[in-house]
Amino acid sequence: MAAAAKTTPKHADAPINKALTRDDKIKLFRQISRIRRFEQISLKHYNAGKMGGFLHLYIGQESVAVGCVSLMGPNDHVITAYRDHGHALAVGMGMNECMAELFGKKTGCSKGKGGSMHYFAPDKNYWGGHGIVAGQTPLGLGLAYGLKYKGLKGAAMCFMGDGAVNQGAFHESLNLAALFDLPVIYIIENNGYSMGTSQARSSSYTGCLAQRAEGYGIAWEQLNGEDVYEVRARVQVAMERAHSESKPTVLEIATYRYYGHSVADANHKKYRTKEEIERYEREHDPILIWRDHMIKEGILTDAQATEIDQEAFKEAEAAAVFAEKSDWPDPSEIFDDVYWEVDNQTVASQSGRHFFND
Ligand SMILES: Cc1ncc(C[n+]2csc(CCOP(=O)(O)OP(=O)(O)O)c2C)c(N)n1
Ligand SMILES: [Mg+2]
Repeated sequence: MAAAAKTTPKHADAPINKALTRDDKIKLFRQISRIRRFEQISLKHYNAGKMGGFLHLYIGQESVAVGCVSLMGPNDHVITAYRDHGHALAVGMGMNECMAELFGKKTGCSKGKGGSMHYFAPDKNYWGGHGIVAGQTPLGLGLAYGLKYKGLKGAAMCFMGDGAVNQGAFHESLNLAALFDLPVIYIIENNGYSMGTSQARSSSYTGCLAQRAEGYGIAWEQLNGEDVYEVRARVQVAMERAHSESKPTVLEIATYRYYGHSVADANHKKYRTKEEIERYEREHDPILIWRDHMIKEGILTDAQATEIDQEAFKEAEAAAVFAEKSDWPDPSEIFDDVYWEVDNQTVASQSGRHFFND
């Protein structure tokens, strides 16, 4: 296996990383491998015509979701855009419910009605899966508002792409986040492209995208997302700010997607070079980097790492069998599960006062 890791002793030695046990580190390796394998298997079935709609793969970006989610406590929440499989598996959603959702089956996490872009698990503080670019940014703000309103010490991590920074809703959210001192962390996963448009062709900026936070008096940071140690060490600072000061942060995390914008993006080698993709796969792959740490630290042998990876592969294959065998949703249920309050005939649905006072 190629030794891809750049040693990052500074980040590995951060207290938050020193606190990781051997088992914690293996768990992180298992998580990034599971995301990679889940998506590779889903791609195979998408290409075989088993799924409708879009499939946006997170392959290449796994360390960002895994590193950030590993910092979550009971009152921390996650919301993201349509590239949502990695965050879902990282918060603990099962491969079966996630794969069945892609197949449009009743056993899917959204009962087969949401597909790839709409994974949800409120019991795991995971609020989706949103298809409108930056549509999740005011919703993430709402999660943070809810935490403050309830007096809970928590943070809302709102993930978004580099293309989403230009949406008005994001700027309105930044204004309120600063004005109300809300514990939201906007995490820009900068993979360099918005569909086929490079960052340089879509955004006006001086230093970097996160620096726009300065206009709102919000703290910001730019970091590299390929190494889970760095992600954990630097995102932890923003978590701490949210927890102890109830203040927002904007983080810009450099990352890269290996596949096209979605599987339907057949031209993704036209707006970037083959060499660029291969360089990231060779030198910046999050799995190779974490694997290399594990081996160098004597936590896993090469054979043990391969075994974990193979287990992830088998789990993903089994999930596809589960999805294939599952039933389709019944057309009579098409209007169910749109609004929880309506389904449950709650007082909130009559009064319009939702969530906070129930
Ligand atoms: C409001 C809105 N405009 C346009 C689109 C079409 N669209 C879908 S994804 C996308 C690019 C977003 O890129 P980025 O925010 O960098 O996220 P990435 O796909 O790289 O994760 C666009 C323009 C949309 N879904 N919503
Ligand atoms: Mg992008």
